[in-house]
Amino acid sequence: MKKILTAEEIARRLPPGQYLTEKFPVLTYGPVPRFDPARWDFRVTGLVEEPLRLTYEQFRQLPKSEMVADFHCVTAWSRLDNHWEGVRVKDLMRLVRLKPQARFVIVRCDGDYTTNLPLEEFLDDTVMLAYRHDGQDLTPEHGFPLRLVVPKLYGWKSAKWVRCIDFTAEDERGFWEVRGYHNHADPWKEERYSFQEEQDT
Ligand SMILES: Nc1nc2c(c(=O)[nH]1)N[C@H]1C(S)=C(S)[C@@H](COP(=O)(O)O)O[C@H]1N2
Ligand SMILES: [Mo]
Repeated sequence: MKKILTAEEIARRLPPGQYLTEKFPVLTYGPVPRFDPARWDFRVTGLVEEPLRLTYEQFRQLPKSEMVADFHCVTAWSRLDNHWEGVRVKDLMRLVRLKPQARFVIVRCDGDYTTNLPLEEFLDDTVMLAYRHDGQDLTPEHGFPLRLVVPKLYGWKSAKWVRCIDFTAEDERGFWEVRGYHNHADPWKEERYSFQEEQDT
């Protein structure tokens, strides 16, 4: 059951310029990729001591966590109190030894979508690779079998249909980050567009 929120609490939890939605809109550029459990895999590559490859079965055996988090899309809708189930990045990282040069992450998805994050933000306690939302398996449109959830940043960083986490030394802008969206994407600072980055110091 979802908590009923007071108007004050909603106002407090909505970043500037955002409105509340109860629905769960789908925001995807391009078609929804097909999922083939026999061929699907999850990889950790780049600046790691040993690259990791897990089958779907193996991924689902990783330690599972739950969290409740708000979700803010740059197109201005926010959905509060999403219940996510999946694997916290923190727990995944017990299987990975980073090389010291690793400073950024590029998340690679089916359908060639990518998004980038600084290493510290990827390793944040709130970042999860999720396979369930509000008590049900993710639907294909919302990223089944696996999506990233990055509650502290705008929704385009929460990549759907994730297949690979690639650690890099240099920052590499992702799909929306090269198409006019902000490289960092903090909704509380309204980091929406890349032209704002020039104003940052
Ligand atoms: N692979 C992929 N992931 C994606 C997108 C996309 O187009 N492709 N859209 C992003 C955007 S802009 C948002 S707001 C969220 C929306 O997630 P939802 O469709 O589950 O609401 O997914 C993000 N992840
Ligand atoms: Mo979005």
